[in-house]
Amino acid sequence: MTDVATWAARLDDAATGTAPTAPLSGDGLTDLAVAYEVQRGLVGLRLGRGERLLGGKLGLTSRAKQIAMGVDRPLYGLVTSGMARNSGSRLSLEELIHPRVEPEIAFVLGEPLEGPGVTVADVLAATRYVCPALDVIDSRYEGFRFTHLDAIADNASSAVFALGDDLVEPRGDLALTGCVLEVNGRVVESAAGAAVMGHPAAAVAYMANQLVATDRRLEAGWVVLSGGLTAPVPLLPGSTVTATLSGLGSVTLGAE
Ligand code: OOG
Ligand code: MG
Repeated sequence: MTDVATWAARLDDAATGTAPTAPLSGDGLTDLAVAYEVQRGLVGLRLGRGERLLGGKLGLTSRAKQIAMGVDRPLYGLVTSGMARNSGSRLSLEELIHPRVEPEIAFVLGEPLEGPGVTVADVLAATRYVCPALDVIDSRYEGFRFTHLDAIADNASSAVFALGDDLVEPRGDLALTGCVLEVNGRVVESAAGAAVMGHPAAAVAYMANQLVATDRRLEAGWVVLSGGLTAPVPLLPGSTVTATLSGLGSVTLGAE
């Protein structure tokens, strides 16, 4: 087995066995392209178990996230059908290692986006709907500690996500969209859309442009999560988490 396949299997085992592993950077992961190959291998294992590719996600696109994780560069990952939950679902924390949750703005594309040179205006023109999202991240690394390359290999810590029930055509300025995150009815974090790269569509453009390196594009029908607007909060048993975005509605997840 090559390192890529071995590393992908190691991260997959950590996820399915809910037992964290040591960062791959400590075992020789030093190359960006290899990190994304491990990510593709990891997602490939899910697709091999019958999951479908639903779209993409951005990570570390806001200063709040970068500061929280100690990594100052964005990255992207892929989301699959096994990660999707309906708003209002309750998650069993036994299936996760040390989950955290963060509020995001999700884009549902009506047309493909192929880089290079994709702009915010291109993203908005290709977007059919935007909606609030909750992204539950669950790093497969011990202590939720990793380098940029480790987090890429681990598919941007993807675990579970939920979209709000209202799908809204993009209008108004998403940079000014207000976001409030509540846990058990108490406000714990807040932000505006501009927290993500000045405009959340800039994150989607970033992913479209990055995919050129591996001859890929964002596909019509895909959902793309634009990245945590605030620092993530631990998802604890018995809690109910709600993200509300002005003009877009809200999304809720519970945890047992
Ligand atoms: C990696 C990035 C995850 C985001 O929105 O920043 C992410 C991490 O923080 O574990 O989904
Ligand atoms: Mg996220």
